[in-house]
Amino acid sequence: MLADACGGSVCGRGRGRGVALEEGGVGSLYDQHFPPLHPNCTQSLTDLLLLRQEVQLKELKQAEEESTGVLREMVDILTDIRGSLTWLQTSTETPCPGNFIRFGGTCLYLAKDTFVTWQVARVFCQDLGGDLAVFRDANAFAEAIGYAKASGLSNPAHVWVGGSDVSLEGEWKWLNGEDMPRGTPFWGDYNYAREPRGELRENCANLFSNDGFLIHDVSCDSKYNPLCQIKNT
Ligand SMILES: [Ca+2]
Repeated sequence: MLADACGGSVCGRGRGRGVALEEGGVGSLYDQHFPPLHPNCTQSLTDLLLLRQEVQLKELKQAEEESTGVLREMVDILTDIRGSLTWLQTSTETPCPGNFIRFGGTCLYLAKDTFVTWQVARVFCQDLGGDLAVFRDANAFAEAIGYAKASGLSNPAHVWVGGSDVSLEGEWKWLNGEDMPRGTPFWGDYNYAREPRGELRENCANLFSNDGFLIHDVSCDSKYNPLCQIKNT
């Protein structure tokens, strides 16, 4: 649009100014070298400047949005780092109460001299400020097995943990309401058959020493050792 408006004689040298130069006036000479812009051309330049400003504003806005996004990501990362540092600080500095021993973010206590039913084991642990142990993943489970193996339990030994299918046969749940994983590396075997296999007769989970302390289902009325857990300490 600018080329059309400012090209040729429309915006530059007016036709009448050529005549003024021939007459030799200084003012006309000035007008020839610095001719006034045609009103249409002035408008076009104004439009162009406004357009450029608009584009620059859009670019600035886009850059601002991108910067805001980067800053938000940085804040998220810093928040995660702070959470991890807090967890590490808590897990390494906060002692577990009583006979509990720290494993990651939880404290465990295997009461090797206590033999009670699964329900009474829960009450036993609750009186200590926790509940029967549950495991968030295979690593936490492996830590508990290592602890059980090192606890000097009689052989064979059974250790109550916080899992059951009491509410609905076959649907094994941790006490926190999460589904218990099935198969390796959590559940063991008995007579070459994969646990759990006790159906309605066996609804509580225990770690069985004769199978490397892997989980077996047994009758909830059996009297075994509680593995208590206190979380988030
Ligand atoms: Ca069952």
